[in-house]
Amino acid sequence: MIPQVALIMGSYSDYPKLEPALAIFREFGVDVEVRVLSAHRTPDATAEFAKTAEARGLKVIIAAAGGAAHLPGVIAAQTVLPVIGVPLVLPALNGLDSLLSMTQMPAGIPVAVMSAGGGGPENAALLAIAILSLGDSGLSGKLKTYRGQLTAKIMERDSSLQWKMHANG
Ligand code: RP5
Repeated sequence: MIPQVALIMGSYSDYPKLEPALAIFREFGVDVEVRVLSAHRTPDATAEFAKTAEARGLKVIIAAAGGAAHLPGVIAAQTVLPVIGVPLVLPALNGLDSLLSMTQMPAGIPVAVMSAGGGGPENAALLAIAILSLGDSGLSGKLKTYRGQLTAKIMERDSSLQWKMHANG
């Protein structure tokens, strides 16, 4: 099946940080086009990707980068598809640089920015799935089941905590 989601990273060195997003897509059975494209080092290839994305059947693009993280903004400038930015954490400025590079887009060219570090990559995948779910009831059902499991897990942890507190008290 032709992927409806693309996951773009600014460098291959970003790949390990994005594995949690790929795991979510695997869990949901969603095919993904995965590419290394840089706003700064491969500007022509990045532009070509963005300009042809819609015609190739993509519906949503995730762009992850660290440092001077212009990748999602540059892609969003060249397609009307929804673009989700994932600010990656590099040691020098601990992700604040990536976050600020992505969030302050000028009016007219939006990028939906996830959190820097933590659950950013997973949430990008889940948001992409939520967007695809608008036109796919099967996927929407899977998303609801996923949320239900998340809730059940927290409730279960709360119950064990209550048990532990009472046992100790
Ligand atoms: C960004 O520069 C990439 O997204 C990566 O996070 C960062 C460092 O890239 P490398 O020097 O490791 O290739 O463009």
